Amino acid sequence: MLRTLTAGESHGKRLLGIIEGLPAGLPLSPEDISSVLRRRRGGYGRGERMDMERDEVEILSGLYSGRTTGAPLALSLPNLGGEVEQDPWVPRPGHGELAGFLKYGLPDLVPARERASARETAIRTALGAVAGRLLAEFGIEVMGYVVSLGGRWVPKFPTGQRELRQRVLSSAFFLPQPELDDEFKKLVDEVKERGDTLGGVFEVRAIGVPPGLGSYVHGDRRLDVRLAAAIVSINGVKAVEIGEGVKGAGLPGSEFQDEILFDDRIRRKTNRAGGVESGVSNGEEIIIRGYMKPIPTLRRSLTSLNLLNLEETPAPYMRSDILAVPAASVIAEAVTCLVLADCFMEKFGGDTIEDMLASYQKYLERIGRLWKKE
Ligand code: EPS
Repeated sequence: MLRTLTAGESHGKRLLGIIEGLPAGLPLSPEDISSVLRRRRGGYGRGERMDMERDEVEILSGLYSGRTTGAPLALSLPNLGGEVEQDPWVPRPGHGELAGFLKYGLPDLVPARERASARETAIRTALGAVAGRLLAEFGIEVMGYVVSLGGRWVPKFPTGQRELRQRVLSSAFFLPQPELDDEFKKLVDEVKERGDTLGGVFEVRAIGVPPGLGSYVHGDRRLDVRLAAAIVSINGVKAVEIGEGVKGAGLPGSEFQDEILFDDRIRRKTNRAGGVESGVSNGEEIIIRGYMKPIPTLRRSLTSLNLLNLEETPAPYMRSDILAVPAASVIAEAVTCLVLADCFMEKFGGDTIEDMLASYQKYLERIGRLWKKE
């Protein structure tokens, strides 16, 4: 229902993004988008490039008097990061440049390197911020944060707590426990000193999602499939987990399934399913994790090949981040918003935001005895 497209290279003139399928009448300002992009630029462990980028978004179309018109919304983000010294013939292990070079028959590694770069996620995050603006009209809050870095985990943050956002925003690593920042700074500084990089795990929570998004009727309509695909689409993500799926694989059913109870509405005693059962939202918080590998550009060189003579050569080092998991948590929040907004369009879609809100209200009335928003 909602379609998106992006274009642009890491060191090209600008990035472009289009989102099509939005209802008319949604209030939107460049600041709604820029505030999310500012968060994406931050996070301890980023390289010099992030000090150069401003990520001031320009809305080129689809907006009139501060509201969407129903026409495709086009966004533009200039690249200010300039050129970097690039060895065009020695690929970095773990980077997409070698696969891209072979696949597209390119003259050298540079074009693949440029489009495979995570710079593209800046414009995807901008599109996700627009989707987040739509979800806010329905009282849905989506938040991404970091839960593990370099193998060190932070304590679990309890569900149903709205102060999560404030805590995450005050941490240099976007942790729900800013008290742990110093410990993690030490870890990242040591890794940087060694010329190495780190990966980690981020989590996204969506609060206020009604039951009934997605569907079990066909594999590609499942909410978990759509969320997992969105998370894995983020550069460097190698695994995804919904709720406590990894731990659950080792537990008996009696210790995993979320028992059902009723007080003022249907709820679960636990939320190990992460708010999705059989590909459908069940009215609990949606919880999804992405596992991100370490950045492939290392000062401490790994072994590679020179593609011109096929001789073993150390992989080149160029300006890079040490850690991008905090940024990835913001990107993950944005792509989760895109999936949920798409599900909203599918279930409550209309030409105007008023039509959608009326349809949503009608649904809430229908299920009102069993489930209500908090
Ligand atoms: C990236 C390398 C670095 C990152 C960049 C992604 O850029 P540069 O090569 O210019 O130093 O800073 O990330 C961004 C620009 C961004 O906005 O996230 C890479 O090779 O993927």
